[in-house]
Amino acid sequence: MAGSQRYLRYILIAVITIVVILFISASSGVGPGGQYTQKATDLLKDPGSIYKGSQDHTVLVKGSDSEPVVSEDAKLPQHTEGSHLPTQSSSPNPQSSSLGSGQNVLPSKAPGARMNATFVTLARNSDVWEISRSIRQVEDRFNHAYNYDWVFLNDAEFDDTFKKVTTSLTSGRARYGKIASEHWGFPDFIDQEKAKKVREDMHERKIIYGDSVSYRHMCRYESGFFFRHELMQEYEWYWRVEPSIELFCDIAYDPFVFMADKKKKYSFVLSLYEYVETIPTLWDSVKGFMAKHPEHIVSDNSMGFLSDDGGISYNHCHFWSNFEIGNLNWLRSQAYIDYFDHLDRDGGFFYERWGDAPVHSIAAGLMLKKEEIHFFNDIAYYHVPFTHCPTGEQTRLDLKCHCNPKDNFDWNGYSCTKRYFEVNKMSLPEGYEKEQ
Ligand SMILES: Nc1nc2c(ncn2[C@@H]2O[C@H](COP(=O)(O)OP(=O)(O)OP(=O)(O)O)[C@@H](O)[C@H]2O)c(=O)[nH]1
Ligand SMILES: [Mg+2]
Repeated sequence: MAGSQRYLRYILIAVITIVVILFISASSGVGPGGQYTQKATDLLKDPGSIYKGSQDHTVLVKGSDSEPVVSEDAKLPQHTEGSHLPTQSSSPNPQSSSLGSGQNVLPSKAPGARMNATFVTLARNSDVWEISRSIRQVEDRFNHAYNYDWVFLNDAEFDDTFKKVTTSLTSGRARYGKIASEHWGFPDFIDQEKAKKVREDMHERKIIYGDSVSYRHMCRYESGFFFRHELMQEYEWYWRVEPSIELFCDIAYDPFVFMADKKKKYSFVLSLYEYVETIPTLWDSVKGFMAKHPEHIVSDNSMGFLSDDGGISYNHCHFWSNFEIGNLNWLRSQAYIDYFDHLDRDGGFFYERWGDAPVHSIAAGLMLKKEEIHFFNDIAYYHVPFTHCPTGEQTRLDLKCHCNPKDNFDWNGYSCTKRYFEVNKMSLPEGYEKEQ
């Protein structure tokens, strides 16, 4: 009997202990101030409240119904190393900054405000795997910490595979737009027969894309319309990304913020000479525009980059437009629209094969002040067949670059980047001779 009473006492003590433990764990939901800690659903709605400095941490992904939803990523504790970011007051370009070793750690989520900016890609459904490679690189090297939107534009409807794959890769909202037929096609003033003969002739002469109609529509669209697409209207800044590009270094600051702070409007990483056969009369058309609209030509321009004889002829130097970070308001300005309309009327997009690279570059060279054009030495980039690998070993190490400096095209005789430095009276970066 005494034995069974002892057992009963043990059981009673065990029950009381369990009740006390349960009570303590339940009351731990009440903070010292008597406030309840957030429920999981609240945390998902407001992840910033637990992840320090993370007002911008909500990662938006685009669902099929276009509504932003919180991704799984936002639920994970964020590791923020904002204090290692280079300050935005000095240029991140190593020519004008002194970045020390270890300063350029790319945080998993960058603190601070975001610009009104987006990536933009023109692509076909068949480009899905090539653009996926590009997106992955841009996200890994930069955007996973910034979550900027990505606008995809196409002259046809994007298919489900394209949308599914690219949405899964982008950390910001992925948005898909169809191009209006009036922005992609032959304008009514183009003589179709004449245009066809040009294509046949260029085919004979084996000029790259010389016989392609769609390539011409693409070049005209990139020259005059992408910034007017409905989806692009809400943004002020864009970063153009093409299929199959590579980024070789971390980008541990926000180039959009840099552009805005430094009052830049257009930027590049690679420059070169245009294929002469594709633009025989482009400069004549530009001269016609300059005569008609002298009010759009700024005095402190980059004519020295474009011409060796004060504007009589074009030296074919241009910024390679498959990479661009730029200001959309500039492209939507009356000056740029007058320029594009003038060139378009002269018909060279179809009677020749004018590319958007010389078209944008000439516009930037004549209608922007010299200091409004920026060379991003620290954005390492490849688009077949050229590489921009930052000059300066310390920069490459700081930014965890994996490009071979010997591949850098900048100081090669076919690049115009040296000319850009001269025109802007910038001293050539240390070590450039070794890369010539
Ligand atoms: N929707 C659509 N996009 C196109 C078309 N042609 C080209 N593009 C896109 O326009 C951009 C430029 O085309 P590319 O074919 O890369 O032209 P490129 O850079 O001069 O030539 P590559 O050396 O082949 O890269 C890329 O983002 C393409 O995906 C087209 O007919 N329709
Ligand atoms: Mg390309």
